Amino acid sequence: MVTGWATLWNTTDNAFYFIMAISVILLVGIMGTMLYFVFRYSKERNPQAENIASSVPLEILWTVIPTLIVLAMFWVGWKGFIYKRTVPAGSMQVKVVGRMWSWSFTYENGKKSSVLKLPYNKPVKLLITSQDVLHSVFIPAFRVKEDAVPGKETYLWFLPDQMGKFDVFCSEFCGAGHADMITKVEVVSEEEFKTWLQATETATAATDGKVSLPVMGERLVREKGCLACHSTDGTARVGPSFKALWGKKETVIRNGVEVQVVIDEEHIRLQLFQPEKDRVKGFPPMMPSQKGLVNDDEARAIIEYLKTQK
Ligand SMILES: [Cu+2]
Repeated sequence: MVTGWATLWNTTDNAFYFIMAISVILLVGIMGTMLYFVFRYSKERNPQAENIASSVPLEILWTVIPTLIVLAMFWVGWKGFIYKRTVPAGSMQVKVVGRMWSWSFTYENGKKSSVLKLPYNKPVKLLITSQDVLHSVFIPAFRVKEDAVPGKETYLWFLPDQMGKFDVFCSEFCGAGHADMITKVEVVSEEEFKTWLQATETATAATDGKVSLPVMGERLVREKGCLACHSTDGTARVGPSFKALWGKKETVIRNGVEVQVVIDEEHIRLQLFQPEKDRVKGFPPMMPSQKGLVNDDEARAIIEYLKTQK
């Protein structure tokens, strides 16, 4: 990590206040001088215009001073940039995936979460990518932001040095659900974090009988970001609600023709893996295929969960 003088100027806030202070001094100074000159050199006081020759010392002064100011601003920004791009050794790594329209966090032991839970005062490195379009991870409380680019891994790091819950936003306009692409950073004590991290249940755990399939399914629809577009209370979002879905009669568009279907296992599998085939009438063709993202065990758990949604 950066030490000494550099530390003083390595944060976003310091760079911001430094540039802000210079801007305020310049604004007040220039406006003040201008107003003074308006009165001091008005036509009433000086009816006869005077021809003023250039002054070399003055020219040098007003070239050198602004150059130094601009260089100082650059230095402050550069120090902050280097600090932010240099990940401290031993940082905890968390993989971040952005997709329309939610975030998914995967920890080193394979645990997945829809919130970014972190231990207090331990540097964390986020490895960021996107499943579909451009997104951007933005955590204002820790002054970090980085693009999530499909097919590429980007990174950022920060020190969670405050306990509590903080907003995570998407700051790259990514479509209809962009404004809902919100989650939290939860900074907790190290013990609490360790206990939480160890509590890992996967789809295989469900088949081992540790967790029931509907419970597993509920966890999956949360983790995989389904709830960003599908409500559970009957409100229509980008996609149809999960409420009372099972056995419902629905009109779908198949090959451009309206067809009546009853929502059953076959329909849900089609929606998951080939959503372009049957589009529910009245909704935009936004559902991304989950091929390679949801495995067969997981699909089964999701179907069992949907059956319980009355
Ligand atoms: Cu986004």
